[in-house]
Amino acid sequence: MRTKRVLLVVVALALAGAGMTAFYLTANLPRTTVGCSSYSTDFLIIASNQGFNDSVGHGAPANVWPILCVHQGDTVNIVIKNTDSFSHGFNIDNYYNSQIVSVGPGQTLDVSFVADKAGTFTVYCSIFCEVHLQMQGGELVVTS
Ligand SMILES: [Cu+2]
Repeated sequence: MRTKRVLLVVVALALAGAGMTAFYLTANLPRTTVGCSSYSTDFLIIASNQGFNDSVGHGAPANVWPILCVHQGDTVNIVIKNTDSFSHGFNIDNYYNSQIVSVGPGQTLDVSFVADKAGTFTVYCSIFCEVHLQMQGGELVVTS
């Protein structure tokens, strides 16, 4: 009985460790970005089993996708719509990373902020899901 319980704990820790390692590796992979060709202040991101706005079809995780291009000082409005049957997370480095936020199946999340800091910021899913690796390499590009 005790052996079984210890074994379960060991397996759980091993799985958690593998998950964290995979997350760390993908979060630091070099990615190919196509940069900004157009700018907007309002974005719709569909979270599905094909990633964020079909990041799977756009070659994630090797390619950056989606790419949200704004100008510094813009008020940015992002609607994340989860059309999947699983929950997904949504974070943006510097702008929307104060907590783990998940969007349940069929739910919509509204994110608004002023893009006061210029630079390139990673857009990623913050919880483990079935297409997690393809949801780690979006970009918010804030051009001054
Ligand atoms: Cu995920």
